[in-house]
Amino acid sequence: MLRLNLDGTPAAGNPLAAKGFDPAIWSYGHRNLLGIAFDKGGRLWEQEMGPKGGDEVNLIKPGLNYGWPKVSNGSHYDGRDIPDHAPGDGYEAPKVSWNPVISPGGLLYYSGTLFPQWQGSLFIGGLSSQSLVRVKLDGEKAEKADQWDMGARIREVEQCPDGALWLLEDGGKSEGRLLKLTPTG
Ligand SMILES: [Ca+2]
Repeated sequence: MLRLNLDGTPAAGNPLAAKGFDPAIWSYGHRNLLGIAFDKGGRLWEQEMGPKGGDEVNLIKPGLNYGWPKVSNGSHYDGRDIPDHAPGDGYEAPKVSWNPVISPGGLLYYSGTLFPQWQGSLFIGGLSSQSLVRVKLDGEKAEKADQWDMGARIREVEQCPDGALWLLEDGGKSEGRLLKLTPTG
């Protein structure tokens, strides 16, 4: 995870520069980052595609090592084990992980009023899982809440100005539709 000025130079005060890292780096040990979002408390959440098993939602804090490739709650694609996250191993564990995977696409922090019961949740588009995933947040805690079968790879989730959800399909068998989700009457 990089933290940059708007001109692309490293932001001042990044936490790892003094340890010899590239001065742009904010946190590390990530595998394949596919979305970040700030919650209303200013916390930075991130999701990443894991290996075979081990997709993650992480709460990002400066200077921490999130473990890849030393630890993962998944394993290598050829079946070789990767040690799971464990307390005291020196790596920051995910707040939520999936095995089998969801294959995350986009990430949204929902702040709208159209679905008040979902305010403060994260929404994730699922690619191989062909789903929309909701993760409930409570301060620094996160837990799996819903996973809806959408019948198509979901690449991106966004919030409409009116609080509806926009989903973007990833093509394939579908035609790659843009869906707008609103509550039923
Ligand atoms: Ca593992």
